[in-house]
Parts: sequence; structure tokens; C-alpha cells
Amino acid sequence: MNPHLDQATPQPLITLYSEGHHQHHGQAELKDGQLVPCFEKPARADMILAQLREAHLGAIKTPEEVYPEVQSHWQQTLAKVHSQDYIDFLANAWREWSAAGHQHDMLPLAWPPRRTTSIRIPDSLDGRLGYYSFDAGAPINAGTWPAITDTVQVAIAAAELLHRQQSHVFALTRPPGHHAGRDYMGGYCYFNNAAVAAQHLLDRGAQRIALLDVDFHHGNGTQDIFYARDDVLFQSIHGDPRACYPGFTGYADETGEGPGKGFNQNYPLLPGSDWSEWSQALALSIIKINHYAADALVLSLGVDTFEGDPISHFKLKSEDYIKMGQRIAEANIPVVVIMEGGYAVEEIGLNTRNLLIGLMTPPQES
Ligand code: Q9C
Ligand code: ZN
Repeated sequence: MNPHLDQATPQPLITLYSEGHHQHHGQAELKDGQLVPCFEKPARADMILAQLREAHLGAIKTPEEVYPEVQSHWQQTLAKVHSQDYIDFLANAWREWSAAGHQHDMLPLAWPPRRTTSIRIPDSLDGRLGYYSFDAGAPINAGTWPAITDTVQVAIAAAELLHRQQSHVFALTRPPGHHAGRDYMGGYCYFNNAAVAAQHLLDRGAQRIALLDVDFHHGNGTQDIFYARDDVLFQSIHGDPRACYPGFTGYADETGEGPGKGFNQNYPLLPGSDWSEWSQALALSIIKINHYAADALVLSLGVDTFEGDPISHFKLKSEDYIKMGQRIAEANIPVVVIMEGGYAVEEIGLNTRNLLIGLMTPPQES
């Protein structure tokens, strides 16, 4: 028996968190043709935090506590995964909107269809709002910019901590990020927190980063950002795009392009899939990660694979997240966990806590 694995008690896990996310709370989203209250809301992160505290998983720290320089560095890192014009749009959007006398959330109304003669960036705010989004699922209000810039710093500080201590870290990011592409928002996402964390690790000297996305929805934004790159192996396990949101990407034959050919891998699963199907895709993805010999793993963690999720269609149970964490720990590389989706608010804390407990206590070797 390996004496290092003869350890049933979990090691402390440091969580990065910032209060700023509370400022972002959208009013409404479209579901089945109706405007309904946003599923993506501040209580999600509050519930996770409460469970982490109850489980005594480890210290909860702010980005500045672990990485004071983050305040002067985050914009540089952000500009490596998002275009500057998109960042500037988000920085100014609410000011322009409120100056025009509007008080409700910003939501886009028009997008360029196929065969648009030439797509240029409109001058009008409504035009730019459509240009920089792929759906109407990412409302902007007064608190959006403070929240998304806060949470990008949470992701960077978590990556910095992983770089320093070479052990797992949890970034309690909100709003989520994996639907945000290089120059577009959508699906509750604005800045791609996981992509920013991966970029920071590369900037700190990592050669190869594995980015595994286990959210129910395809990580279309992350795929977009890294599609032509070979320094990030992107893999996503998600609802089949023939049936599930966002629905235009996530097919198994999307494998990367140019230097990135072979470094993108999708595992679409049918709605209704449970742990037995889901864990087979996970096993395949872990083999890929091992083969790639990644220096670190960025885990885009959505717990909307849960059977009780109100907008998703997998059938994972709360106990399954412990096994998920254990299997991921078997990749035997440091993991920075970035929070993505999960909308069963009553269970989001337990499911996240279970994943983290599994990650910290892999099964004993015998
Ligand atoms: N009837 C994340 O989990 N609405 N985003 C889908 C399907 C958008 C999910 C509606 C779901 C976005 C990060
Ligand atoms: Zn999701």
C-alpha cells in the first residue's frame, strides 16, 4: 500500500470567493416562450458557500488575500482570451444604456443571420448588443461589470494559488463563463473564467493545460477560445446538441483546427443519461488528459447534470458527485475547479461539496 494514499481524512481545500457577484442579478430570461425569473442568481453562490462552511472544507479567501497583484494584472490576462473591443463594450454598456434613459436590464434583440453580406460592428448600442451576444440569455445591469470583473479575479487568484502550491483549489465564480467566447456573451456568461484561469497557468510557465467541462451544457465559448490552440486540451461532456442548448456546437466531430487539430474533444450524451453513461465519457476524457501529460487541470464544474436541475436533462444523483471528484483526482494532477452552472438551488451546495470532497479524498489503493 502506498503510504501517501493511506489517508482517509480530506486535506484542506482553499476556496477563492468575492462578494462582488451579488451585484449581478438579472430580472428575467426566456423559457419556452415566457419571461421567467432568472435561474442564474446570487443565491446559487450563497448556497455553495454555506455548504463549504458547514463541511469545514478549508479556508475561504479573497483574491487580494492570496494574490495582491491581481488587481493590476487581471486585465492583461483577460485581453488574451477576449478581444479588447468586446471587453470595452462590456465596460461601457450599462453607462450608455442608462444614459439613454433605460432602467431595465439590457437584452439583445437582433443578430446577423447566415449570408449577412458583411458583418460590421454597428454604432448603435442595440446593434452592438446583438453583435456581441449569441442569445438573449445574458442580461446586463448596473452590477454586471463589477461582478464579472470580480469573478475573473477570483479565477486568476485560484490559478495563481494552484501554481504556487500545486494542489487543488476551488474558485467559486459567479456568474458562470463557459458560454462566453472570444467576443461574445450568452447563456448567463460574460467573461470565460475557466479560459482566463487556463491562460494564467500558461503565463506562469505551464506547457499544457487540460480543460475539462462537465457542465450539462456544451462549453461552446471555451471551445471557441481554444479551438486553434494546442496548449489547451479542451474536452466537454454535455447534452447532445441535437436536443440540448446551445444546440449549434458540441458534436463529436468538432476536434479543433490548424495547430489545435486533435486538441478539442466533445462527448455528447442523450438527454436522460445517468451516472453509468456519464461516467464512461468521463473515463475516456481522463485517458486523454493522461495521454496529453497536462501540467494542470482546469475543471469547468456545472452541477446542472443533477437529476433535479430545472433546465437540464441528465440524471446524476448527489452521491454521484463524490465519485466524479474521485475519478478526476485519479488523473493525478493539480485541479483548479471553476464554478459554472447548476440551478437546483436547494441542492447546488451539497452537490458541489460532494464533488470537492471526492476530489480531496480519492479512493484508497489496496
Ligand atoms: N430550454 C450555464 O449553465 N437557457 N448556462 C436554456 C433551454 C440557457 C445555461 C433553455 C441555459 C444557459 C452556464
Ligand atoms: Zn450549464
